[in-house]
Amino acid sequence: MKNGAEHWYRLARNPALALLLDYDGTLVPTANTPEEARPSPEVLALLTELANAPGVTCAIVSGRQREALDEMLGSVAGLRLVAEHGLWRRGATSWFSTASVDMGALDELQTLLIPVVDAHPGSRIERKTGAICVHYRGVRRSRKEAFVVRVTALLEEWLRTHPEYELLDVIEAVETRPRGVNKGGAVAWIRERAEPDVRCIMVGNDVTDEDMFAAVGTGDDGILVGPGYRRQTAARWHLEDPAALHTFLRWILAVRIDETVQDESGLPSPMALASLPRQPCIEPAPEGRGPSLLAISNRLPHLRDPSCPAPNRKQNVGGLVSALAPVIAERDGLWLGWSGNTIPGDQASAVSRDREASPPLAWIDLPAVWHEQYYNGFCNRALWPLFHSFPGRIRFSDSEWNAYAMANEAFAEAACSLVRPDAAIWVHDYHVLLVASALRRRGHTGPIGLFLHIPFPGADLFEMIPWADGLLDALLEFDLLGFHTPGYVANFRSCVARMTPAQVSDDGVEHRGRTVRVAAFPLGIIPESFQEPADPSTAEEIAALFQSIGSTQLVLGVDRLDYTKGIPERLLAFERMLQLFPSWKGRVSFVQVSVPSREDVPEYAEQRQLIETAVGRINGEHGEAHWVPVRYLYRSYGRSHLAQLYRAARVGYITPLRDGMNLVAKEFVAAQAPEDPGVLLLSRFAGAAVELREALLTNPYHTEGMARDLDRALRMEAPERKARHAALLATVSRTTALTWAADFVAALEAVRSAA
Ligand code: ADQ
Repeated sequence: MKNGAEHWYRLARNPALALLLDYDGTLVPTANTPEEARPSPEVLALLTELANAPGVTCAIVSGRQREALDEMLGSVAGLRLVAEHGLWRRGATSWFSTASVDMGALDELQTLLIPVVDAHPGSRIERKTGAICVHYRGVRRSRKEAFVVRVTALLEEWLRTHPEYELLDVIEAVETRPRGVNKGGAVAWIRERAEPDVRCIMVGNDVTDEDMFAAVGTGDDGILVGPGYRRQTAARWHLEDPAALHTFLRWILAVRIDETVQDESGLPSPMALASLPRQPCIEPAPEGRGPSLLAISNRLPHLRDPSCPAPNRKQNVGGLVSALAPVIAERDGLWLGWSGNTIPGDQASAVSRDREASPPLAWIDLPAVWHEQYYNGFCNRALWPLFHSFPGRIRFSDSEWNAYAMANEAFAEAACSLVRPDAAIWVHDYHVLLVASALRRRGHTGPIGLFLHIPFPGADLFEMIPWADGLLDALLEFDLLGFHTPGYVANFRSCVARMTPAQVSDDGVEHRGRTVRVAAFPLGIIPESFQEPADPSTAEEIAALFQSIGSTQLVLGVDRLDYTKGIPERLLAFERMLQLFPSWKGRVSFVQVSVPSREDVPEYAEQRQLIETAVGRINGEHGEAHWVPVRYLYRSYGRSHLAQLYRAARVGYITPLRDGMNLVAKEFVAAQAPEDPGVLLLSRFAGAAVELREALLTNPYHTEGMARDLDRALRMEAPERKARHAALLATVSRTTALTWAADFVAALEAVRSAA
């Protein structure tokens, strides 16, 4: 008998046997449309035989809706059906649901998704009773990635206010469904209904089938169908395609009916299966060398990773990622962050890892309750407004601070399992300020640096934090603290001087016998990436926008939608400009592009409302039949799109009330045509204003002043525009994202040498 055959004979002949079969891509081949993926009469006959064979329980466990399963398979007597990944189960006769569903919430989500899907031919929304599945198989390849990023971002924002739902990565689709409802539950259900000592065989092809594979008990087994074996899977066996599965199922029937069947070659046999090497997602702590540089941030620079069921699909391609990725790669490093997934309970998950990603990634899932309290809570309702000088928006809560501390401990715990104690660690941003102290408590001795991407406030503000002393103390456990500007460095030093016994020296802080180096490392962009010729695939969409603004001068704002960006103030100043200088009426168009952000935090939803109301009012009061003064686009654009928009703008209207750096300002400069550049009208409260002195600096708190500055920018003659732009471009080209990353890592490594 060949390898594995004995195992399958034993399993197939077990007195009680349950077969749990996924439908699409497993029992029937995947088709272009769901309607085309139908069972043949032979398959129906096979299922009927299986469902009625003595001792056999046969179930179809699918993501499809009840109606579809009823329609295609309802005629098979005795067949159990599980729809919507386990939300619905059909027993002997009728369907019942396993979770309650908030239809209103799903309606609301559907409304949010419709414009995105409408803008992407080839995508479609499948509304299920308890879930919404967005399919993108038909989206043009060049637009698919951007579509996935956009949809995932929207879904993730929505999930923050709907923690009872979760995201599911399906082949060529993404689904939002009630948390905890998955195909694994169906295994338990079938087991309860089958005879005692039942053995289960789970067969599937999709990531959603992993929940079934993970539910195997002693004596059960899982089979993966199709090319999914290239991903990490808990299944131990493999079948080529649905046809091979049919052969295998016939073999099971034959073996059960006829005890003497022995011919593995002639009969369908388990020898069609190839044993898969196990590739666990979760890896043990490193032995030997391990990565020498670990980056830690809340969000990963995540590229869609179909190879593992766990991580999220958020893609975050920007200067930061482009800068860090080579630095990490050169040092054989790793990037650790939150997966984007939340889990029930009160413990972070074990760390998982993808060595093949570029850069290599590691991640943990966080409990949903921490995510709400740590991320939406302490990070975004306390630290974010406080560090941006919005004291009126701050909200402190003990439980949110505790969740923040626990999340930081979880990142530190994960980090220790990934790198040696002497590895260099580069931590990013305000979500993980306590990580160095948590690492030190675990015995990490290597250099640890922090780069803060947002401003550092003055001592009067910082002192408002109830846990200010502890936070400062934890910051002094880093070896290197990097900020965007010398002003933030000065603020940090003044906090230390006022609130701790540490000694502030020329380039750092002396504390507990150690020196903490504190310095400005202004982050830049990769200028060339905004200077490439327009991608032809993006041209039509932008052309339509340009056509709509006609020959008017373009004033452009581009931001994440955030109250720190000063968008309502910008709108008011634009309107004031039209009142003060009415000759601009009909000759200028303001296009504001806002990427959705943190919509579940009430202030962000309010901000959106405020902006939309202001846009409607301005257009209503000032617009004319042939001229719409303001166009508001609530969406994200790819880099090539953005570059075209920047290049077409006469004024880059970038006026945050406070901003750590503001990379949009630098991107705008990089994208200009040197022979006829636009003018950068920049808030003096953006960190970028420190370097970009030749921009026209403005005060966004002063509506009339900003209106006059906008008029001046629009009137600026070519020689002045060119001179300013040349100086700005020199600055943007000198300090780039790449020099920033290299400088920071060199400084971090210098700490090690000094030690
Ligand atoms: P952000 O607050 O996100 O970053 P910013 O620096 O301007 O602000 O970066 C935004 C990025 O998003 C830019 O690369 C821009 O191209 C992109 N973006 C903005 N609107 C977009 C749109 N509609 N479509 C597509 N892309 C869009 C935080 C801090 C900043 C700091 C950065 C980096 O708040 O102060 O500069 O980190 O440290």
